[in-house]
Amino acid sequence: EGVGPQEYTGIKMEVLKWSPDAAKEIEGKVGSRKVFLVAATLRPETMYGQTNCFVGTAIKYGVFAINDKEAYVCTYRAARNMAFQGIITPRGEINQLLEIDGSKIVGTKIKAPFAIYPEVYVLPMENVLATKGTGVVTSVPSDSPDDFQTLTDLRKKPEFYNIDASWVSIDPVPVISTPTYGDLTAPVIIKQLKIQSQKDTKQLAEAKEIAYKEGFYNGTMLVGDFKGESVQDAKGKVRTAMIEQGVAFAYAE
Ligand code: A2H
Repeated sequence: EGVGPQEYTGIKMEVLKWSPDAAKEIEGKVGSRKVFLVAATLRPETMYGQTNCFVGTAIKYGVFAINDKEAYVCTYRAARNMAFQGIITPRGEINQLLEIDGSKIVGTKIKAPFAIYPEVYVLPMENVLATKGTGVVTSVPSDSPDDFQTLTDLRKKPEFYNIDASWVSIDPVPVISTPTYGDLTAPVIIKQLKIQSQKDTKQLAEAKEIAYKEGFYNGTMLVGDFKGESVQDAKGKVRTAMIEQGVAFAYAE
C-alpha cells in the first residue's frame, strides 16, 4: 500500500429486494429512504462488467442515514470517513439506523449502475477486509482475479456457500481488451497461474498486480460511451459520468 490517500469511487448499488433475513431486520427502520450498498472501487471504468457484489459473512455492517432520502450500507469505519468527508448531511454526524450481519445481506437483489446486467445479487467472499474501503466489494470477474476466483468457487459449490445457483449464473462480461490477455484478462491470468481457490491468497495478490498493470497501461474499452478509448483516458471519464448521474461519489481513505 502507498503512503498517500487512496482515491476510491463509491458505487451506489440500490437495493431492489432484500433477502428474507435482511428484510426482517430492516422493516420499519429506514423510513422512506432508498437504501444502497456502497462499494469502494479503484476501477470505475470496469463497472459495465459487474456481475454481483460481495460482502464478508463475518463482518458487521451498518445502515446509515446519508440524508432524508438515502441510506448507505457499509462498515461503521467507512461511515465515519464519509462523515469527515462531508458525504453525510449534516456534515460530521453519523446516524446509524441499524446494524446487520453480512451473512444476512447475502441474497439481496441490487441494481449495479452502468452494468450490462443491471440486476445482480449480493454474495459471500472470504477475503473481504473490514478495514478497507466500505467492506462491500462490487464484483467484476472479467478484470479482477479475486472476483473471478470467488465467483468460480461459489459456482462449484453453491450449497456449501448457502446460496442459490441462479444467483451465480451470470458469466463474466468482456469490458476491456489487453494485448497479452485478450477480452477476459482475469480468467486468463487465473488459469496461467493455476489458481484453484480464493484461499490461494498469495498467487491472487500476484494475479491482481499483473491484471491491474496490464489493464491500466495497455487496456482498451470494449463497451460503453468510451468504447475504443484507452483505459487511461476512459477511467476518469467513466468516474465523472457516474458521479454526475448520482450513482457514485468520491471517497478517500
Ligand atoms: B476493485 P486496494 Cl475490476 N476487501 O474494484 C477486499 N477487497 C476490497 C475491499 C475490501 N474491503 N474494498 C475494495 N476492495 C477491492 C474492481 C476491481 C478492483 C477490478 C480490478 C482490480 C481491483 C471490482 N472489484 O482492485 O487494496 C476493490 O476491487 C485491485 C487493485 O485499496 C478495489 O478495487 O488497492 C480494490 O480492492 C482496492 O484495493
